[in-house]
Amino acid sequence: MTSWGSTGGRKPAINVGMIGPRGSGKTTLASVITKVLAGRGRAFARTPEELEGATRRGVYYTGPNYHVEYEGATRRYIHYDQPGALARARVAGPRQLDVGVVVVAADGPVTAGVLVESVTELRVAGVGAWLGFISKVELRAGARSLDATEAALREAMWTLGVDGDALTVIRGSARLVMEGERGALGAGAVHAYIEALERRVTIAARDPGAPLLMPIESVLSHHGQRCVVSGRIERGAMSLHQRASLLGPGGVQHPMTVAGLELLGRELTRAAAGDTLCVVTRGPHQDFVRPGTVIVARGSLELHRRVELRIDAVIRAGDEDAPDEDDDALVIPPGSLLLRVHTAAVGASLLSGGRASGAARAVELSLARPVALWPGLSAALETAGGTLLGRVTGSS
Ligand SMILES: Nc1nc2c(ncn2[C@@H]2O[C@H](COP(=O)(O)OP(=O)(O)OP(=O)(O)O)[C@@H](O)[C@H]2O)c(=O)[nH]1
Ligand SMILES: [Mg+2]
Repeated sequence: MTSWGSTGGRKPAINVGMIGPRGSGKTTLASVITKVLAGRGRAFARTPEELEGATRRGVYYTGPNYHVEYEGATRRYIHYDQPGALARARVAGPRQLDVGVVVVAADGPVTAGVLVESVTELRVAGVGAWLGFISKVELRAGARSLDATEAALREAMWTLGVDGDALTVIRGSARLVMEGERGALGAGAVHAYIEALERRVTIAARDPGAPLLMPIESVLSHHGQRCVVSGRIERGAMSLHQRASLLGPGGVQHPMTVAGLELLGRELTRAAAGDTLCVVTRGPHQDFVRPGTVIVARGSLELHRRVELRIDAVIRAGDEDAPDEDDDALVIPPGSLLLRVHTAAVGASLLSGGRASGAARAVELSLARPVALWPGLSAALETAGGTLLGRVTGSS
């Protein structure tokens, strides 16, 4: 078997979020994707137990870096497996993703109601490309035709604001893959899935000239003046030996040097926006290196306590239907608010926009402490009546 890593690090990274109702087979599917692609030297095989262990231990929720990776002919995919029980925005800041894969089971529920939280969250977080996957197809026997399941999925996506007719829908069975089936509904479905990611999904170009921005998601080791951290480059590019700043609590910037870049066990000299990787930081003030600290091009970012958000959707507590986008849904009830962004959760109070209407769904907040914010960053605002999802449009 070929080992993986020799080519993977050079391909552009695409971030995939796999969502769907509880128990629809997402984790098992993630596992068989890695299994099938490992056979071609394009992934490290992960068992369902390994992945399930990670989600059950809460690694998914508390460690935003939990993911599997695999590659196609031209791109590398960083795949976040989201448990169906809970939308991510409720427990951690929304993560910016490129592609949403909606998995529904051939014998399971397919309605807008069961998909609303996760689809809305990904849509607001900037996902512009979608795939559908009907899983467990070996179970279909008589109950409901796969065509009906597919039609229901397209319909549900329309209801949720995604073009359901444009959706590529793949049919397959992780169980058949595990049993060694190589045909269209077994390993063939995994190949069809990768092919669809490679050919049908177009991704907006990223600007490598933008100033570097990489939030630290976890600190893997800490030795004197060297730390190994992991995270994803949100903006710009990072080169070996580059001088940058650590921007942490209080807004103080400390100098650091990029002493190492590692992706899939391979050392790199350069990485770019979209890459999730390990970085060796070197310099004084390494006690400053912690989750939430941001590695930035010197002087390119400050911490802010006032933020403006554009609200795109509301998930009300106990919502069963499509996201409510009429004016009343945007009334923010009085009481304490919590703003979640990718790397921080912070108390907030409303300055203006509690009853925004029409297209100008802008909300201005004052934050309990200064936080690293940048335009376009996805945000979730938790209120007593539900969660508002949107993007940062400005901060000061
Ligand atoms: N018959 C059949 N069962 C499957 C298939 N894929 C997964 N399952 C089973 O369905 C159940 C749920 O699978 P998971 O992969 O954990 O589903 P999930 O979508 O990750 O579930 P959550 O993370 O809780 O939302 C498990 O018992 C799996 O063994 C399949 O292709 N066929
Ligand atoms: Mg799962």
